[in-house]
Amino acid sequence: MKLVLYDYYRSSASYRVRIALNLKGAEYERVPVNLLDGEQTADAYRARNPQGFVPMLEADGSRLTQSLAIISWLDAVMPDPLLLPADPGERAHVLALALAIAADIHPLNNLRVLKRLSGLGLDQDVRDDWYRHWIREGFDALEALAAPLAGRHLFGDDVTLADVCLVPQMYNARRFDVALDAYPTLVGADAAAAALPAFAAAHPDKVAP
Ligand SMILES: N[C@@H](CCC(=O)N[C@@H](CS)C(=O)NCC(=O)O)C(=O)O
Repeated sequence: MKLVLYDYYRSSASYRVRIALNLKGAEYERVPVNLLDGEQTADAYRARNPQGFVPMLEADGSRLTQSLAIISWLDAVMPDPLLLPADPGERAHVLALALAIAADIHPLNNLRVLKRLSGLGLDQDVRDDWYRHWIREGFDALEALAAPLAGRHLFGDDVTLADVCLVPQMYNARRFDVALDAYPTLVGADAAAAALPAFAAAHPDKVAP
C-alpha cells in the first residue's frame, strides 16, 4: 500500500501520525506543508483537505484526515501493535486520555487560533499566557485521570494512543516553558515513550521542516 503523509514538522497532530506509522513499521513518503508560509490555505491543498489542516494521509489514493481517525484506520489495517485496546473499558479510558489532549487542549492552541488572537490585537505575552493556561488546565486534569491506571506508559505497560497524543503535547509544553513538576505521571510516561525508536524518529528535530 502506498502511503503519503502531508504534514508539518512541528505540527503535533502530524507528529501523532508519524509516531503511529513508525510504531506499525509502515513505510511512507512525507510531503511537508509549511504552515508558517500558509501552504495549508492554498487552493491546491484545500482541494485535498477542505479543512486546511495537516496531517492528511493518502492511502492508495484515498484521502484520510483528522489524526485520530487516521490512527484508528491504521489500527484497523495494521493491527500490530494495537494502539486502541480491544477491551471496551480500556479502550474508552485510552480514548478519554487521548481526547483530553486532542480535543480539549490542542485546538485552543492551534495556529489559526493564535493568529486570530493576534488579529484581535493581543500581544505575544498575552498569547503565550493563553497557550500555557490551556496546557496547564488540561494537564491538571490529565494527570488526575491517568495516574490511577498508569504503568510504564500512560495506560498500563503498553504504548497506546494516549502516549501517541501525550508526547507531542509535552513537546509543545516544553517549547512554551510550561513547568511540568506537578505532572509526574505525564513526565514519566513521556520519558518512557520518547525513548522508543518509533517516537524518537518522529520527533520534529528528526524530520525535515
Ligand atoms: N483535529 C485535527 C487538528 C489538526 C490541526 O489542528 N492541525 C494543525 C497543525 S497541528 C494545522 O494544520 N493548523 C493549521 C492552521 O491552524 O492554520 C487533527 O487531529 O488532525
